[in-house]
Amino acid sequence: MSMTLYVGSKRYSSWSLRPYLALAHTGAPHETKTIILDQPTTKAEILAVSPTGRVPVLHHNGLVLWDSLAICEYLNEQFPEAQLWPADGVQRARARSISAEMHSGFAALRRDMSMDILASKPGKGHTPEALADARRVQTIWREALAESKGPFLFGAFSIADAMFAPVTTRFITYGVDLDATLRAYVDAVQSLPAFLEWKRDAQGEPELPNH
Ligand SMILES: N[C@@H](CCC(=O)N[C@@H](CS)C(=O)NCC(=O)O)C(=O)O
Repeated sequence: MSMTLYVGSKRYSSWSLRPYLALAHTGAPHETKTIILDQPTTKAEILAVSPTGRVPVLHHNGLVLWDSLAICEYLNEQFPEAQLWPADGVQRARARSISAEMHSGFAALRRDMSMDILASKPGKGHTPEALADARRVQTIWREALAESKGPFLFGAFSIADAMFAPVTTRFITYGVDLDATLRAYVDAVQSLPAFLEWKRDAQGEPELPNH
C-alpha cells in the first residue's frame, strides 16, 4: 500500500499542514514529498502530481486526491480506527461544521496574517478584518473547549484541530492576544510530535520573500 502526500513549503503552506497532521495521526505508513513554492519550476512540479496545480495532493494506490478537507475525509474513511472525527454524532456534526467554516472562510486572516511558522511579527497584520476573523476563531475554540475540556477542540485530536492548526501558528507569529484557555489549546497543537517534525523540516527550507 503506497501513500504519498505532496505538500508545499512547510514554512508557508497552511493548506498542506492540515492533511499532514491528520495523516500522521493515523500512524499509516506513508511518504511526504515537499515542493518548494514560488520557484520557476514550482508550477510544473505541482502539475506533474496534482491536476489542480495546487498542493496538498495525496496519491494512494493509484488514486489521486486533492484539497485539504477532502483528503482528511478520505483518511478518516480509510483509517476508521484513528477516529479522525469525534465518535459522538452531535460532536462530529459540530466538528465538520467548524472545519468547513475554516476551509471556506477567514479570508482576511489568511491574507493579512499569512502562515510563516518561523517568523515573529507581533502587531503586524492586525487589520480590523483580520482581527474580526481572529475573534470568530477564538469564539469557536472557546465554545468547543468549554464543552470538551480540551486538550483538543473535541477532547481527543480530530480533523477540526488539523484544520485550525495553521491559525495557531498565525496567532503566535502575529502576536494575537489569547487568554489562558486558548493559549493552552495553541500549546497542545504546537506540541504535537507531527507539528514539531513539520516545523523542524521547515527550518531547512529557503525563505520566500513574497510570503
Ligand atoms: N482549497 C485548497 C487550497 C490549496 C492551495 O491553495 N495550495 C497552495 C499552497 S498553500 C498552492 O498549491 N499554491 C501553489 C500555486 O498556486 O502555485 C485546499 O484546501 O487544499
